[in-house]
Amino acid sequence: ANIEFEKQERKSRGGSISEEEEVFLSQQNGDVISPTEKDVVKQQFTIMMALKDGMLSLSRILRVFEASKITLEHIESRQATKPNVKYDILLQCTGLKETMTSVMNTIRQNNSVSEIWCESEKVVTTQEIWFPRHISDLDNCTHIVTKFEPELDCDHPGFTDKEYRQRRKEIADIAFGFRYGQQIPRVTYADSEIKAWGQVYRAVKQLIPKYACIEYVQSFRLLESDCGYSPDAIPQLEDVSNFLKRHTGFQLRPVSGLLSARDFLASLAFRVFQCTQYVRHPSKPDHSPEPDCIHELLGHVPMLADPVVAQFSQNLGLASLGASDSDIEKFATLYWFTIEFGICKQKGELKAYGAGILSSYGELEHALSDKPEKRPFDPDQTAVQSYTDEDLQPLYFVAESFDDMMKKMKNYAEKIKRPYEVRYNPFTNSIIVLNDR
Ligand code: HBI
Ligand code: NLE
Ligand code: FE
Repeated sequence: ANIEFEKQERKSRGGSISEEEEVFLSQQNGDVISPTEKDVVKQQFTIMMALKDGMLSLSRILRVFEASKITLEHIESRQATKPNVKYDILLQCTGLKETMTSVMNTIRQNNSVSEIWCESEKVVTTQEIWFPRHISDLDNCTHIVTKFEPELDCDHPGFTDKEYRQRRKEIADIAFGFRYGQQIPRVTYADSEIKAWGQVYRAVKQLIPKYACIEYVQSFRLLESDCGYSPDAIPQLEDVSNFLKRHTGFQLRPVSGLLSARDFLASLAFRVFQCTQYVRHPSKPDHSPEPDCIHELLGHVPMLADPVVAQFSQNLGLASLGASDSDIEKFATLYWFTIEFGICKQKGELKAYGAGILSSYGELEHALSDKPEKRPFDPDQTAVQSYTDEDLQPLYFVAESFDDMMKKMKNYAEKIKRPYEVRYNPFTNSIIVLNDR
């Protein structure tokens, strides 16, 4: 069901991917990249030119490319054998034919170019999909999927509760107004909200020794000692974000509800976790089909405080950047059955590591009982498994170990085709795109 909503959402997504090699994309922050999907027909050109004088004239010629939308892919120089020519230069580039014609005309006017040939080689058609290149671009990754909202879903426990809906709006406005670099505004939670938090907190805390993976247990302890976690107050996202930054470099940003899978996964590439700030309806604390801050703070945050999980989450995010819609769907499904609802073996016992299990005391006992079906985690099969997100899960995938699950995911992600590779530059918080050619 989730996937249907995602499909609609994604139709409005996409845009262009630049093909510069090893460009630190932070330099391009000022660029406005139109978020529409389009087919771009590009050609590859090979240029040979003879330069009468030294390399300085080459730098002037290259500036013509810099100003155009032609992408230089390769350059070679050699000392010329002909008289009156100092260097032969070979250039390879891609771009639109019309643009290339005008670039050539400009270069021909350069006095030191004595001869020039240009050959067009092949047509490269790429469907380019926009993705964030710098952490601040996440300001554009805020596409909400309207699902499980109290306004629209008559099954939502808050559907008939006007006051609750008003409260949701208030808190959603914080997320709408949020921009990269700002502090996350604090929310003064009402007693009823704190009560719901406390109820889930106590119930989960009692169940974790038996059901939670060791990583969760350790982080939870740390959150209590160093981040003020307690049943008496809902932690503020700003404080939790600072805690995570210190431990794994993850940070939070507020989001008003269920985000499209593409945007949600993309933010993970930057070690940013998009986090809801409202509280589930008090009539149903044991389980919520939609994310709320109890789910984020009790389910995701302890896992994101673990360095291995943090790296895994970022890798999944990086793998998703610019992926096709059908691959995004697969990554979202893998996310669902691992980070959200994963179970793994630890010391011969089954333990929950999925945030959706760990934040729901209704789900914790159910997931680790004999009632639901369990299958071994295998990315090829897990990625195409349909799932329900309305209620307790009928099916979980069990990993042999954390390490095994991550290795399998890595192999899986490497099989997914993309015309380029990506790396993260942690110094500039930006994505490096490497061409695969
Ligand atoms: N949006 N706010 C928010 N929180 C999530 O946990 C979340 C999301 N959107 C999609 C999603 N999780 C996953 O189920 C996958 O689709 C990526
Ligand atoms: N079922 C989870 C909970 O109640 O906390 C939330 C899951 C969100 C995907
Ligand atoms: Fe979640």
